Amino acid sequence: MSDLIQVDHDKPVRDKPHFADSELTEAQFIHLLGEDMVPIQQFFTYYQCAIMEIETKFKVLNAQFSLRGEKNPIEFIQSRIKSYGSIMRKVHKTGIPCRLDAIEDELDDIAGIRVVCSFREDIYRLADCFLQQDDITLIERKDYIEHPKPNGYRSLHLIVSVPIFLENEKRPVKAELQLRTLAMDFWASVEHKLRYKKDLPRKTLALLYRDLKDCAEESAAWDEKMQRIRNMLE
Ligand code: 0O2
Repeated sequence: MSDLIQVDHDKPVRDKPHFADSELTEAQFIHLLGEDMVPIQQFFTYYQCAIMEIETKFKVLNAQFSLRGEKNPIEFIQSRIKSYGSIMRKVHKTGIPCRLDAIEDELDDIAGIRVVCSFREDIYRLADCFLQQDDITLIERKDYIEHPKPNGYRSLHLIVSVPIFLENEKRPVKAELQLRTLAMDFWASVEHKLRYKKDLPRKTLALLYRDLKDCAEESAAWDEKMQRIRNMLE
């Protein structure tokens, strides 16, 4: 396997799920839900297991592509469990009941996996191979590469269900997958930072968003050119 793959979760299997930065503590989250700690920890551990299953599937695909003499299509994989604060914001925004079962039913992105490739065609190839696997159920596909968001955001989003195998149970767990190129990822991370710059004057923000939109178009043209170059080299 290529050492180019930087998998955030490559460390030994954790005994506790990993959370993206959260401004809400576990104790506060438990209090808000009126639950005990054990079901809450179990709840998040299921998502952590789903992340491990999906990461492994992509690592296997990456290794298999390299066996065929092709360069590994995946540059890196990043995963995260949605933070307590982010879950609560979504619960309030969408008006779903503040209960674990409702959160499990309604939120599709508690487990998030991002697969970053060099080339646009690899995104679709990997997505197709992944979705052909008989234990994966596609719930929703949003192609923001073919149909970018008005601000220029591009990525292929897949909401899937994957079974995790527990001691006495096979349990389906939902996850959100984002597949994108390095250029799309670079753009999204800069745009994401801008979302937290609410203190800038409105006029400056408007200019920055216009520049970002231009960058999105330019980087999409870059992706296309790089794909053409690679096709010529193959
Ligand atoms: P985070 O912190 O990354 O988890 P919903 O998921 O229901 O709230 P929607 O619009 O149906 O909303 O989902 P969509 O469009 O599939 O987007 C979900 C995730 O995609 C976002 O998660 C972002 O990670 C990413 N995303 C979508 N649009 C943009 C965008 O314009 N810019 C950037 N940088 N990322 C985007 P969260 O929950 O917003 O954040």
